[in-house]
Parts: sequence; C-alpha cells; structure tokens
Amino acid sequence: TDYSFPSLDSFPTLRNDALLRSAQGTQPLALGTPPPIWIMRQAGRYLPEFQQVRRDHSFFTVCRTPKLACEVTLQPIRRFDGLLDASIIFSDILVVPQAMGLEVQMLGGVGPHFPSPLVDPQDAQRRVLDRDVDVFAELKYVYAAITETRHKLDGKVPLIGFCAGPWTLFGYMVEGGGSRTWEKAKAWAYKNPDSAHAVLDKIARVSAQYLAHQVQAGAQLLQVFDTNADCLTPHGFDTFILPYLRLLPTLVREHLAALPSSPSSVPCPPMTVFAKGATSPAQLSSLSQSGYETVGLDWTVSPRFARTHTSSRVALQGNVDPSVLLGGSPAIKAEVRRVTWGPDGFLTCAAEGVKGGWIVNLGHGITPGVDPEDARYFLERVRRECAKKGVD
Ligand code: 1CP
Repeated sequence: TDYSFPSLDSFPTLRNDALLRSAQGTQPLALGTPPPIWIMRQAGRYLPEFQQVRRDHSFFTVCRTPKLACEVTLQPIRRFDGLLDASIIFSDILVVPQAMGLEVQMLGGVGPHFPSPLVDPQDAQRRVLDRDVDVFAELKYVYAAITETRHKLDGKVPLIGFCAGPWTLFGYMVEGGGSRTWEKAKAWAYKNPDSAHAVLDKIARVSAQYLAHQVQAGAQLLQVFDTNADCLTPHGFDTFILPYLRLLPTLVREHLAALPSSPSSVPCPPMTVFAKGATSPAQLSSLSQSGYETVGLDWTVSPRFARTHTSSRVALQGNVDPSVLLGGSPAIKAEVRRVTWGPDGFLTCAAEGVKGGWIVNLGHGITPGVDPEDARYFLERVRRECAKKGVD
C-alpha cells in the first residue's frame, strides 16, 4: 500500500483542545471547569460494537487495516458523544516486537503469544541486535490508520499515539507472553545485565522512531505504557526502566527536530508516561522529571500523595480504580468522589492552592466485563463532581 506522511495543516481544526492544554500546563486544574477525560483501553472488548468487528476479523487484522482500526478508534467517541476528550489509536504495544521481526499471535482467551521468544543473549544478538529495523516500512499501517482517523475525527477530540516502555516489551519478548512474575526477564537482567541493556536500548531506539512517525502521521499526544514497571526493586527500576523511559522523549524530540522545516516543521506534542506501580515517592519524583509533560498514576496512591511527590510542572493522569466500574453506581459514585472532593482528592488539593493539572482517567485499562452504561455513568459523575466549586 502507498502511504506518505501528510502535511499537518491538511487536517481539520481541533475544536476541543482541553487535553492538550492540560498536558502542556496552560490549563491548570480550575474549580468549576471539568478537566479533560478519557479511558485507557476505551476502544476494546467491553464494547459490543468492537466484539462485532472482532467476529469477522482477527485482532492483528483490525490493527493492520486502517479502515478497521479507524472505525474501532471512533466507536467510543460515537457512543459516548461529548463525554470523552480524547481518542487513542487502536493498535497494540506488541506491533513493535513484530516490526523487530518477532512473531506475535493473539490467542483468544489467552492473550499475546510469541511462538519463539528470545532465549538467551546469543539469540538476542542474532535476532534483535544484529538486525536493522525499517520502522517506517514495518509500521506504516499504523501511520495510515492515524492519518485516516485524524481526518474522520473532524477535529472533535485530539488523537493519542502510543507505544510500550522498553522494559514491558522486553518482558513479553523474553517470556513469550504475559506472566505473573516476569521471572525469565528478571533472571536475564540479573544474570546478563549488559545484554539486557543492549536489548532495552534497541527497543527504545525503535520505539522513539515509531513515536516520531506517529506524530508525523497526525498523533497529537503520545503515551508510553510501561505496564510492568511494578515488577523490579527500586534499584532495578532505576537501572532497567527509568533510563529507557527518559531516552524516549529525548530521541523523539531529536527525530522531529531533524526533519526539514519546510514546508512546515513538526513540533513535539506533549508526552505522558504511565509506569504502572512506580508510585514510591522517589519513583514519582523521578518520573515527573524524566522529560514527560504528564505522569499517569495507577490507583494505589492518593492524588494528594502523588501531588506531594511530583513537580507541579507536570499534569497527573488517573487514578480511578478500573475495578470500580464492575461495582455498580454507588461504588462508581464513591470512587469518583474520592478522586475529586475526597479529603486527598485532586479538587480538594486544588481548592487548597496545590498547583498542577489533572487529566481524568482510570489507573489502568478498562476491563472486558464492564457494562458500557457503567462507563457512561462514570463519565457523567466526573463531570457532575467537577462542575462544583467546592465540597458539598
Ligand atoms: O481479542 C482481542 O480483541 C484482544 C484484546 C486487546 C485489545 C482490545 C488486546 C490484546 N489489545 C487491545 C488494544 C490495545 N492494547 C490498545 C488500544 C485500545 C485502546 O486503548 O482504546 C492499547 C493502548 C493497548 C496497550 C497494551 N497491550 C498494553 C499496555 C496497557 C495496559 O493495559 O497494560 C499491554 C500490556 C498490552 C498487551 C496485550 N494486548 C492484548 C492483551 C490481552 C494484552 C495483555 C495484557 C492485558 O491482558 O491487558
């Protein structure tokens, strides 16, 4: 298929830039003005219209067919019309290992499966480090999906692009799928740290190129999902996770700055780091000074705790417990209350003069068992609580 990057001014004008203003820090959390809101994994299995598409097409066919990926990306925007402030391109973090030459299958009821994961440093040398990756050619189906979706969104909400944190991808590439303990990946890092560093560095370089390409294709904010950031020690986090999270925004900026400025330059959009489980004071502090505009939070810390340990220059995103959407309206109402006007909530802190933006989201992806009407109730409750100027 033919694809080339569009001219960015060929896209419809963005009519709702609340997310971008919060992330850039130009729209601090203001009482009475609902902050931007979106839901991690908002396009997916809990939506019957997604299941309908999946009945006819395999998971990676949806990812690789721009028309289908675009359709699925727009499904939550249509269903929750006016209640969501962002869309996120439908794809998966595992398209990057595929681009690097590893086979990945999506098994029903099981999840991702690598028929031949990386087995040892020699194997990684041969299959990963000694191989050049043509990031454009391998992933242009994602870029085509992003460009088409930017047009079809018609400026309604911004479009988020994403990739995984290098440590999370290393985990899948070594384990061959999801794992409760990630012990093969950890054993590799402890036994052969030089090899682990070389692979992490390679993943980071490919991922940064991929993120820059997504921006050239039309992505307006970038999020890095480091879902497995919770499985190492604090020292392991500083050694195998943080340096590669830091490398991503540095390299994305370098790539974009190196592009010719005519016909027009491509500015670097705001970036979000979501390192699930990295919630100690030291980790929050490091993440808030790692080159990202927004730090995503899981649900294990209070907003006040997170605010205390992060720079006021970053916006925070989260931190509603996704499981609460399985708990019915009273539970949803109580959890929304906790993150807004609870004693340690974002709005309570803002009312006390604590600085810094907030992007409302769950603390991890929405789960398949959620009733879409409960997701709608969640979005409505947030708007209701955030319209108030004080606790009632
Ligand atoms: O059969 C199916 O339809 C598979 C279900 C599914 C979906 C809908 C998978 C398999 N991936 C996705 C889409 C997806 N994955 C998106 C885009 C949709 C959206 O956000 O609206 C994104 C951002 C991801 C990211 C992703 N994939 C992560 C990081 C975020 C997170 O939730 O932790 C991870 C770890 C994966 C791996 C993955 N892909 C799919 C599965 C089942 C898994 C294992 C982790 C899991 O079970 O959630």
